[in-house]
Amino acid sequence: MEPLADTSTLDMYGSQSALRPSGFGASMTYDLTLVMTVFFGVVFVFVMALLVFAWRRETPAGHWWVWSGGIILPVVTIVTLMTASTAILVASTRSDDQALVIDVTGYQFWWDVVYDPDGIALRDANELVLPADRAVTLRLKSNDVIHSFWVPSIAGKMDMIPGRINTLTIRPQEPGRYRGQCAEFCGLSHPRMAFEVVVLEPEAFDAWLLTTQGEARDMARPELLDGKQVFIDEGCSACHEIRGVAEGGRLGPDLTRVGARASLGAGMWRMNQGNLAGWIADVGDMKPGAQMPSYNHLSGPELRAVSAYLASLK
Ligand code: HEC
Ligand SMILES: [Cu+2]
Repeated sequence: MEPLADTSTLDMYGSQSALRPSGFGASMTYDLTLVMTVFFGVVFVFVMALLVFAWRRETPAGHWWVWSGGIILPVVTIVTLMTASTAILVASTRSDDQALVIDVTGYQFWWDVVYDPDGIALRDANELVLPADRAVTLRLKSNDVIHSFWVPSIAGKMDMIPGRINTLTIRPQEPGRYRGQCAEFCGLSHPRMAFEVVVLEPEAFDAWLLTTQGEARDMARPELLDGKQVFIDEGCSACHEIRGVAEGGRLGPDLTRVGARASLGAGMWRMNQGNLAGWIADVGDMKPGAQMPSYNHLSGPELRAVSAYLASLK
């Protein structure tokens, strides 16, 4: 089994870099960073030149230098840049009445996602599918400790605090795959709490939302039926929901379309049947600290059946 955290992940995840912005907030932050870096680079060179000049001169410079270079110039530039960065902060987090609302809740160490919570309330996990060029308001919550939602290519980070809802309005720009990461230490597997962001063209997003609603895909292959039975018999539904099969389990990620995710275990492993089987048999080995029991008592055929069943849920 091959962890995702090797070089091949980058392609599969898309970028996780504030230096490759692809969202309104991230782009503005990037532009401001460039402006500040260039501007203060010039100031630095200028001050160093003055220093050399001062060393070389025999008579000290007059008060004029102190007033202009030491007081007026810093006041003007700092006020200008502060105004610009405040304006960017306000603009990049401004709410929008037309925005699509998505609830994202942090759990140790995974993400619960509900699209349009006041309407269709489509539940999913560990992946965020977004429309390009449309405002999306994320209502960020936590179920346990403080987490932080961060997709560097799309927007700045925002804390997820228990008992509070923090909203972040984002506007992804380019369709593609991006990577998000929990940015607040939240326990043993904090660095393994990541997720994929899939940005689709607006029409493709609407179609995705429509086809993803409803019950889990049900295929009548005998092996898959056995797998579904293992899922039910082993009580997986105490924590996991598969729409149309077992509803109400909320302590673990929704598995209605688990096989369609690119990764398993919130950005940890490639999604495939082998990794699913390894996960179910020995979670602690695949993700230390994960709040799921290991099912190492399952027989080989049971493990194969349940992992094949989950992989088929797309
Ligand atoms: C006590 C609650 C609990 C039970 C029971 C449980 N799980 Fe889990 N499961 C979790 C939690 C919590 C996670 C998320 C772990 C993480 O990523 O940190 C998880 C994650 C998973 C994932 C990965 C989902 C994803 O999006 O990557 C799969 C697959 C899974 N469980 C399958 C099962 C199966 C199959 C069973 C029954 C044999 C089962 N679980 C029983 C709590 C549970
Ligand atoms: Cu976290």
